[in-house]
Amino acid sequence: MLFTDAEIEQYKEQGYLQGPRVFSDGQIVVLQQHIDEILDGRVDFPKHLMGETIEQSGAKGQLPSVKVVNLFRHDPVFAEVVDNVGIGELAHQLMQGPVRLWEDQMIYKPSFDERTVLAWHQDYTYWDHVGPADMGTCWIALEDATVDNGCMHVVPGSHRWDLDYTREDVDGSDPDWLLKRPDIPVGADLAPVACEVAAGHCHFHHCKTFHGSFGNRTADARRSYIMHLMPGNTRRLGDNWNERQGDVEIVPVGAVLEGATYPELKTAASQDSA
Ligand SMILES: O=C(O)CCC(=O)C(=O)O
Repeated sequence: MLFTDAEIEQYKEQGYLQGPRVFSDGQIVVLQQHIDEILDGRVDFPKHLMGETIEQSGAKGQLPSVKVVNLFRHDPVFAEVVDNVGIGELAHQLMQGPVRLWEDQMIYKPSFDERTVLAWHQDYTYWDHVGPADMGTCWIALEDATVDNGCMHVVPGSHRWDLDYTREDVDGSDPDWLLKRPDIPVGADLAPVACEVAAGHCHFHHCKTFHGSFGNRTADARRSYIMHLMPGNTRRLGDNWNERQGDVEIVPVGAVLEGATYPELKTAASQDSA
């Protein structure tokens, strides 16, 4: 299923867009079980990519929000998702091709844990060593994502605001820090929109769209699988500051990020010509 012209226009104007189903029920079960295996240590996965929250937490089942990054680079089950043509087709409608994978992650919010708030942020704040800032994210629900279990929220149109801060300025102790920026345009509408989606369905957001998520007050875990995507003109602008991300130093400053570390998403046409 593809986006209509009106939907593509909405992405440009509002900086987010609800998408169709991209994972079958069978794929969802495989990924859910595999995430549990990674978190329980039943399959090998580099510990430094699993977030310090795991070490900090005590009993199993009581984990605060857990983020695991770079799954596709280290795990064969997630590496297969890169070849999902449904996601590739949608991404190529929203971004200049060839669209490549910059990073992926899984976020796990355990049941009945209202502390699992993900602060309001703009993804590009943490990606400014690559650019231009036209990157985007495909967010996929691995169970129905609802307001009650901590679905994503976005501030429509915020990707078009010209804010002047760096990641050093962010106050990590205040989840609403971004919403209080003095350089948000006067009179701007900050009302968040909840991105509720059924399991296996996706939504996209631009890398400068304000977004975040609240805690999980339901009896079941909330898992999301997230693909951070780059248009084909994305280049290395500087050095990597975050060792949990892909190795940008494999290309010279100014060069396009491409190659095996940054695989291209497939479309029906690229698959046919392969
Ligand atoms: O899954 C979430 O709750 C938040 C995800 C997020 O911040 C992102 O996709 O950039």
